[in-house]
Amino acid sequence: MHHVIKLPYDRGSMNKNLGCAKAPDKLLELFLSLYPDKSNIIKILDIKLNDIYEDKQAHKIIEMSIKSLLSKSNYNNERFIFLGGDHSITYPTYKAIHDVVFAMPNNLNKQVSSPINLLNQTDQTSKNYRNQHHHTNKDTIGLVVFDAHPDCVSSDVVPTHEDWLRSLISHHYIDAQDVYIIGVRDIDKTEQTFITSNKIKVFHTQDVFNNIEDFTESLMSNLLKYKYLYISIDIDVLDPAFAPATGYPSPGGLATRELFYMLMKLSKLRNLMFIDIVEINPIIDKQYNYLTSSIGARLISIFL
Ligand SMILES: [Mn+2]
Repeated sequence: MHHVIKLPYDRGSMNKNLGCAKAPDKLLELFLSLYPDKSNIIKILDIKLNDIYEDKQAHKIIEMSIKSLLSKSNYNNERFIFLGGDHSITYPTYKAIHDVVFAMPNNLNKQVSSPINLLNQTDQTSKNYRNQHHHTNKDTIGLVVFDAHPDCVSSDVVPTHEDWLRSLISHHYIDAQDVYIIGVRDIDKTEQTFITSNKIKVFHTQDVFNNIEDFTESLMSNLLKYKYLYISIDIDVLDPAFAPATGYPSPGGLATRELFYMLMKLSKLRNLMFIDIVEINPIIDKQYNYLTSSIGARLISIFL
């Protein structure tokens, strides 16, 4: 049995993609009509966020709900698919997973080497921390992000959809070396500085186009070393010609079949347990006959 978790939250988009809170309902509606046979292999969890207007509070609810769900899991042939919502939801989902995984008995040693200290942290302390604790044993979580943007703008107090990744790194929930960002084509200056100084692996759309088979194969062999994998899919990784219904459409992106190809391969990885699909906006999508939402519905089915 797999889990589909609805996270209808769009106020982390800084009013740039209001309406993407409607995506969980729309994607599931389309998914169930396209794949009726798969309806009995998923359990749906609806996290109520519609009346929440404060990012911090929304993130707390998401984090606690996921922790509670994971604590009941036996981690046996189960996948967890989170439906956003804007990309800020990846902060609390990843944080919840991190906290639960690192608290598991067989990972107690890791808990010591990965202290969580949210006080007085800056990017610089994060860097020092990493230099001191360069763990080579990969009994940990790998994060693969498909996104036109690296979402590493200077982090604010509460993570938004444009800095959630930088926040996860700065707050030590993930080591920069375990992050793979794919399909990037829009990077601003401050992001580039952060990416360079933290040596984050960023693959531009062109890197994928050059040879998609080799690219995917070498990515997969890198990902085998992780105990768990989390794949975060921002729909704007696709070219707007294919997926126009999103907040920051950016030309020159992946074609739908290229994304499907890579994800079908990655879905064969047994350590892949966590997936999120974010930034699809059904309100914009209405005029396109829900084309982008139907891509989202197909993305769900790839992992089941
Ligand atoms: Mn994003």
